[in-house]
Amino acid sequence: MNALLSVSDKTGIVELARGLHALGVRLISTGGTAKLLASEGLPVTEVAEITGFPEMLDGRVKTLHPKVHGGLLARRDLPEHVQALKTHGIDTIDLLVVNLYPFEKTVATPGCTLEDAIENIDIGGPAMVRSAAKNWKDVAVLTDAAQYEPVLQELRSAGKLSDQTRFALCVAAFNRISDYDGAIRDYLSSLKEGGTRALFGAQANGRFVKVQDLRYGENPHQQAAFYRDLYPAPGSLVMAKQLQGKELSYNNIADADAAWECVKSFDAPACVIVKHANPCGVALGKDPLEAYSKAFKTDPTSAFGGIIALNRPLDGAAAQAVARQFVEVLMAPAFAPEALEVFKAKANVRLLQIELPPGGKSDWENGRNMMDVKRVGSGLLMQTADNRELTLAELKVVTQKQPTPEQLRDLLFAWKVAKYVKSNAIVFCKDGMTLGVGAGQMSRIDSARIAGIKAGNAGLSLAGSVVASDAFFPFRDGLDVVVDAGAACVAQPGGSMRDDEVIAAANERGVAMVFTGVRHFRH
Ligand code: 93A
Repeated sequence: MNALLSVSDKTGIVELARGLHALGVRLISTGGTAKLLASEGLPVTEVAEITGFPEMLDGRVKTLHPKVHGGLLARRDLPEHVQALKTHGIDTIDLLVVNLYPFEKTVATPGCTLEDAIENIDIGGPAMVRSAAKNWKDVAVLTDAAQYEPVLQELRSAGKLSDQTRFALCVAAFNRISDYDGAIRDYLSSLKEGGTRALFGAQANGRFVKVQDLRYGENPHQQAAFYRDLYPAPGSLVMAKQLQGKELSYNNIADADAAWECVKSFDAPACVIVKHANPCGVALGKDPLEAYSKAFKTDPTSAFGGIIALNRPLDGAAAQAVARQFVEVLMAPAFAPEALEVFKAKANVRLLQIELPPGGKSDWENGRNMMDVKRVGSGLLMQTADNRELTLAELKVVTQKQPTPEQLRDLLFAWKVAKYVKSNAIVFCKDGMTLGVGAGQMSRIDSARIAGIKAGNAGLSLAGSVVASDAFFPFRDGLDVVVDAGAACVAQPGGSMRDDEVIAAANERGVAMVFTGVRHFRH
């Protein structure tokens, strides 16, 4: 058996070569790889020796030769193919190990020039991978160091690789080539298009990698899978590590994303509980326990079976409190040993550990994968993510009554939460805690009413609360509903034809109102 090894990333290659050599496999290799193997005392034949050509043009032509591709592509079951090899003095190559010039890494390096990028476009490697993968029935192709050990083990135990293994390797190989070409296309397209269009261009052509198949989709009769961006943004959901619990479902993942995006937008210790894609309780606290306890109080009924996210490591005290409720998914940047101990007894609870973005918020707000995509008909709607943060200075008081400093603080909190609530969103808050959340209604006034009803159901008083509305009040009736419910201070974008009517109503009712100038529809 002949193996050709040609790798840029040499991780694990010596161990693999040693294993193959021990099995009696003949090793053939390109310049750098051959040098390394020889320096480790392994017998290796240089490709140049086989092709009768030296590596040329600064290595641009190393393996592009019939002696290589004939050995990879010849069908062993066709006598004419076997005869052709014989006529031309070509040996079969039965195992190919390639990883490509590091194009992706090169273009991700700051200051990379077009010339650097071009030099890192591998030609010979992908050509060999394609040849080997096409001929998967006779040739095994390894394109990832993670495949080395299992392949060696199978060779050791069975003496050869099964059809199933070779086919799986073939599929992985074409995936790799496709990702590689996609990265080249994305990079070159971005240079051609320039500016923001490049952002859309790169993402529209976006490369996705399957993370896992899911048992089913939003409903049991739908099939589903979970994919991640080829280059995920730091601190995003796909970076989560599941520490325990049942397999994540489609709805778990969707809700976990909403919870995580919301909780990581806060600097102070925060807890977000999500049900059906909407936060049903959000709170800040001095520690995870307090944040969770306050968030839970907003709507204990809806919190049942919820997705809970914290932006601080979960300690034992908070874990004990959370464990008292039925929770589907619990997410935090870290779990203290005492917290893990608490959930040992609840093996079904899915614990997800996700690190916060290392560079803080700016890291993810400007993250290159912060694109929203929505499928419509046979098309896609694309937009940059809604990562607009509001500062205190942007709030414009439009009423005679001025908000107090505490109210302003709560308004900013309510406003942040409203951004993550499906429209029409109405969010009542006080003391860094949601008191009533009205979500997903077709009329704003109904969302306002529902938020009030929910607060009442939870036994919470809205007297003296602040309220945020994700879009403007088109008429004064919505404002009247929130003031009737107890709101003393209102935040809304403004911009309605009837702003004057609504401002007059706020003055008449003696409440303070601020315009944010920003809208947060979320559908
Ligand atoms: O420059 S290439 O596109 N031309 C080739 O003929 C060729 N053959 C293998 N790049 C080529 N390779 C690549 O060289 C492999 O894909 C691998 O990444 C790298 C290994 O080179 P070395 O063994 O010299 O380190």
